[in-house]
Amino acid sequence: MTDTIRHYINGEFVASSRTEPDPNPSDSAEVIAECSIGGAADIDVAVRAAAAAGPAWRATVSLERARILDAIGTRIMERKAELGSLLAREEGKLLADAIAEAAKAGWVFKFYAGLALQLHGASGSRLSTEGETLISREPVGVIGLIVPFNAPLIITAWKAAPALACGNTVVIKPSELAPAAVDAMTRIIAAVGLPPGVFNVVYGHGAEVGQALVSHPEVAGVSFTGSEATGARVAIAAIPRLAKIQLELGGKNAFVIADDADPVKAAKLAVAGAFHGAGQRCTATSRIIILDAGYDAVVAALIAATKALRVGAALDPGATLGPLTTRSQLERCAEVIARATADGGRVIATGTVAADSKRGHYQTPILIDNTAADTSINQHEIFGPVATIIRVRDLDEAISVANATRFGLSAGIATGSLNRARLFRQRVRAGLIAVNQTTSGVDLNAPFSAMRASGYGGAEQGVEALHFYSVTKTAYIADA
Ligand code: TXE
Repeated sequence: MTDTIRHYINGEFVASSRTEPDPNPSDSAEVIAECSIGGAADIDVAVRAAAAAGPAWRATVSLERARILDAIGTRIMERKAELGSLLAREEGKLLADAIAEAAKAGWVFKFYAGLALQLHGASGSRLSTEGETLISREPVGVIGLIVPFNAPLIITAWKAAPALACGNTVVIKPSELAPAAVDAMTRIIAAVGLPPGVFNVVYGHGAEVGQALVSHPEVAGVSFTGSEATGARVAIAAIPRLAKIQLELGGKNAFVIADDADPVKAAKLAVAGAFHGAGQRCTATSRIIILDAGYDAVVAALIAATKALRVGAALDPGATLGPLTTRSQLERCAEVIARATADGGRVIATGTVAADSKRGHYQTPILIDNTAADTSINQHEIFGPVATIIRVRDLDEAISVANATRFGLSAGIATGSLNRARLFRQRVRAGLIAVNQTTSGVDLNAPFSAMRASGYGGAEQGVEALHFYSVTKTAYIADA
């Protein structure tokens, strides 16, 4: 009997009459759960419950908020193996990565439990009269959280935890492609005992449930992670009522290999950044930019590292990457590769697929050289295991090529020179800079900064996330 994933509204689990299967991308004949598919009416009930719960949650002392968030984090970490297994089976990421994501989600709740105790403001004397100034932060209100499929546990955590820490109430719309792990995390959260209405989850399609959430008049803020196109629709829906919006969008991330880098080490960083997680990470390396001097040695190392990759089922301990989450992404990869070769690109290396491609969405990693910086493959996000090589004369050209897209999420460099690393960090227009490490893999206590078309409305993660989930109040106080 397949489990049914139910909405979590006002402290109750509620099923919809309409459900859709949650298939396993490693073996699409397997259905992990039937997921309730909600509608605008469910969103309205959830938002009203969140609004009704707002005043009491806002008045809850921060030590109690911290206790609850910390308990949630502890329980998630205790159950990371169960959560990780669900996530691996429904999203396709390797089991070890899925368990690591679950554990990190637990740490995120504990991190913001600590920050709930530090929501200080500031105070001082007036500039030119008697009296004092008191600056404080207050919750925004009901926040809508829209989550993508590729990292549903950690992205739900790094949106919901700071929102709750600041005294907001939330309505979450998980991706219809990865509901099961979020459902399991929701059951853990419900068992810890948040007051009804503080934390709500409604499943369904973006165009219906997501759109209803971001358009709801009582939703005072929206934090969205997903594609550019959808982010634009979210902004258009939320801005007319002046709701706060935060958009974490795509990337087209460059990894520069300087001629003073160790070719083998640099190639391993580039390949790990490009193909880990089957390239389904917005911070994945997609453009490998190599300086002329030393080019051949680097390309040889990239080919060797790519050929060593083994695509398999998410639960296969011998796999180095799993399947893509959806068949449509498989088709997109095929289109992108065909377009790149028509534009002069050459496929110079692939990995091996050690699984049944008729059953799962298995895409071999693909390395394409001889690509020009302005061709389509080097301008548009792929979100799959496809990486290109761009040859440049020197570091100056490498930096201008790295900046030559509309995105600005992550960028990396492999170099033995501190001066080159400093120059790169200063001149590359990306929110996340990696020196001698992969372009993906961020720490939860630092801002997940995104520039240009990669983000809008402030950074997630770290202390900076509190700015989005709170509003400032300045009081001027004088004696009667
Ligand atoms: O995105 P979609 P996906 C990006 C990544 C890739 C995409 C993959 O670069 O482009 O996200 O995620 C809901 N109103 N990032 O394919 O389709 C939808 O149901 C409201 C960047 O899931 O945009 C899902 O829950 N919501 C990121 C969510 O939006 C709507 C890290 C995202 O769906 C909607 C991870 C609508 N009209 C992925 N339509 C980063 N930069 O941090 C759909 N949705």
